[in-house]
Amino acid sequence: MKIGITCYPTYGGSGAVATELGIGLAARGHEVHFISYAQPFRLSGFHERVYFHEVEIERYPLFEHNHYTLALAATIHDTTLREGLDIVHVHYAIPHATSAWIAGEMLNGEAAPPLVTTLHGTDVTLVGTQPSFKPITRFSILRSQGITAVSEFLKDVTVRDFDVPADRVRVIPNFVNTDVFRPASDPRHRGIFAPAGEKIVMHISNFRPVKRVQDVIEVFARIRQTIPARLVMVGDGPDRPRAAQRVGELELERDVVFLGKHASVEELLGLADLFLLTSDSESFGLAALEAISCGVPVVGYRAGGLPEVISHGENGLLVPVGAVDEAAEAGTFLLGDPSVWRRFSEAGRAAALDRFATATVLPGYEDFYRFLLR
Ligand code: GMT
Repeated sequence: MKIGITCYPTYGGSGAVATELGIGLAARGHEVHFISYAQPFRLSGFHERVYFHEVEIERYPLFEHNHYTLALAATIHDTTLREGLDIVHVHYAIPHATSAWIAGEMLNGEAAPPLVTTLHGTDVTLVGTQPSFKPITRFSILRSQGITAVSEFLKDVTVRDFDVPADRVRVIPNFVNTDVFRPASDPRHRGIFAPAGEKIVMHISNFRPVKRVQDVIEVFARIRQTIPARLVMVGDGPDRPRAAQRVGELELERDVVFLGKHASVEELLGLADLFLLTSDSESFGLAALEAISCGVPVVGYRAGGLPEVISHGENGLLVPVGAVDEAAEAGTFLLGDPSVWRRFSEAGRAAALDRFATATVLPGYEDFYRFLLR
């Protein structure tokens, strides 16, 4: 099949999933055309049968705001015609599903390839439900021939809040390349972050308010009271300054490092002993899946779709949203007993291999494409 994939190219789970999907499909013999305004951050190196089409956004003094939605529609339309795409698959509904629908209309119905929209999270739970966006988001989702959601939780929210028929949404969970995200092969690198053999606690996100990164700092501060540990914060976003300020107030500057954005998080995750994910809501929690694939137990909040990835008491521990004391107790428990830690670590790796490996999940997308093409 010839598959067009649109995603946000920037640091973020939906772009990571879309890119890994494209690379995986190309490895299975399909021709993949990424259509995005920049090269997706995980699309490095050469991959046979993978092409990239950049969306050019024209500037003109009359336009105070750029016309990304239209420029994307034009590029999807052009790429579909030039390359003869069989499927157009967009990730994150806003505005990608709308752009792809416009492109389909331009192709005049019959000739338009089926459109698949994968819902990832805030496109449904936050941005999409804003009153100004809701009607157009719902319209664009419903105009897609195929709709997928990355968790049962997200499907339920879509059905409830957008009044989308349940049988129109197929759940295909996110997946992980378990060859790349694997337990650290060279533990000597741990010394970079933990020179005195401290435990390494890690958090990776876009530092948006929904991630509650200040809670990560609070949980770490409490763990640090009994366990020698260092916190590695990976990523960037609006709440980073506030988190850094809190680190200063708690006088933890020597124990907390902010690395900023990092494209190869697999190099870092394998060094961690514990991953913290204290989001208000998380439709799936790709970073948590990547952590368990590296054998790193997760402590997080029981919110959204995270319990579909983290099995409480098996590969991680989940506590109510905002319960920083409980989260710290959970982290201390895991870090304090090597045999408990090993059991959780092995269970996480096994779950990644059994349920979320690329080879297990990716055929679900292929089946869905074939179903839509029939
Ligand atoms: O919605 C966001 O915050 C951004 C989005 C992204 O592009 O990273 O994240 C969502 O999609 C990921 C990939 O499917 C999921 O793993 C994240 O849980 C989800 N984020 C939220 O639901 C907050």
